Amino acid sequence: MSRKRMRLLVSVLAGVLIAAFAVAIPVGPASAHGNVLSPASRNYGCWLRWGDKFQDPTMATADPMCYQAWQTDVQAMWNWNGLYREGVAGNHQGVIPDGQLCSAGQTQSGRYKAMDTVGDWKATTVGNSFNVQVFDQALHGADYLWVYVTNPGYNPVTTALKWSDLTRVAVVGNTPASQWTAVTGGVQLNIPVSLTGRTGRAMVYTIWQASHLDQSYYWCSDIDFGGGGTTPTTAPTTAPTTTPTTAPTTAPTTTPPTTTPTTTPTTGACAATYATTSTWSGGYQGEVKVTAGSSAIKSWTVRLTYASAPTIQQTWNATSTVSGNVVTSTNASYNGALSAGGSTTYGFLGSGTASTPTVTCTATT
Ligand SMILES: [Cu+2]
Repeated sequence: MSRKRMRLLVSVLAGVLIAAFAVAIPVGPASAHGNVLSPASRNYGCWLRWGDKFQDPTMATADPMCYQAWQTDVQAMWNWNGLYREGVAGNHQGVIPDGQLCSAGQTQSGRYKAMDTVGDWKATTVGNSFNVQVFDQALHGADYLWVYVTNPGYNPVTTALKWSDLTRVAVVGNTPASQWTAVTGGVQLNIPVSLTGRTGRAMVYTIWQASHLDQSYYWCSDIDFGGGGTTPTTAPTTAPTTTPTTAPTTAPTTTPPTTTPTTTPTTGACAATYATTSTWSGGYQGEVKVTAGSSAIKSWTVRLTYASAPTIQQTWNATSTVSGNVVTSTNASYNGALSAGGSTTYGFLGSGTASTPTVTCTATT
């Protein structure tokens, strides 16, 4: 079947399923995808380390490869589970050019192209035997999974990745999601890799051929065999804790708001507005602008009240808790203090369909 007809059929089927189960079944991760969680892929690792503070200027020096990736396209990070191509028909090497393996041949208009940047990505220290941990949020299962490791002598810090740099070291055949291990939010598969005599830096390249469609995922994970390399060897196990000393300068480069901001009357000493800044199948990104009233404030708390309980995956520039239908967010250490009339924004990533909450803001002065 052509891709177009297949997509049409899939969306028709999805429509039927949604119509049939809309009342009974909460919105699940059916449109979500997956990634290699360990050794963390480039985009998953950058999302993991910096997702809750991606505007922290210390990233530029603490983790420069992640910094350039966040600067290139924040959507590549929020969509850390969506690095795939469709319709490859198994011809991975034919479709993906050398030097573009980590972006799946600049898939999705180059959204992930920063993954190809050559440099000193944070690497996960591994032994000669390790597991590649693949996470499947959407219960797609696998037609197959292929795991490659770069050949001895290849240095990811200085050299763009080519197909000829790779040797396939593990193959997993057809494995429905029911045979993966259930974990929070999806299923997971551990693929054991065993090598001998390896030292220093290398990369793992994993291809996941999902089963629901001709949908192929491509992930680059940076590894260090036992820290024997010449380059900085260990990935930080905790993110840097330095408080930014300058105000974050980069605004999220997201698509324009798709809903009209809802303005609420000032409650206490601040006001807040909500906007959905982008949506995609199965998720959305929301942004809240907090503005101080006629006096300076020291801290703020925003409450978003929804018609039904939302699922929030990630918040940046604030800390969020969800209780029932209400998401309560408080400022980060660096954006609580606002001068009279001053404003700041925070954002979050939600699962399911975006809806517009009512917004209240309270502040301490
Ligand atoms: Cu998917």
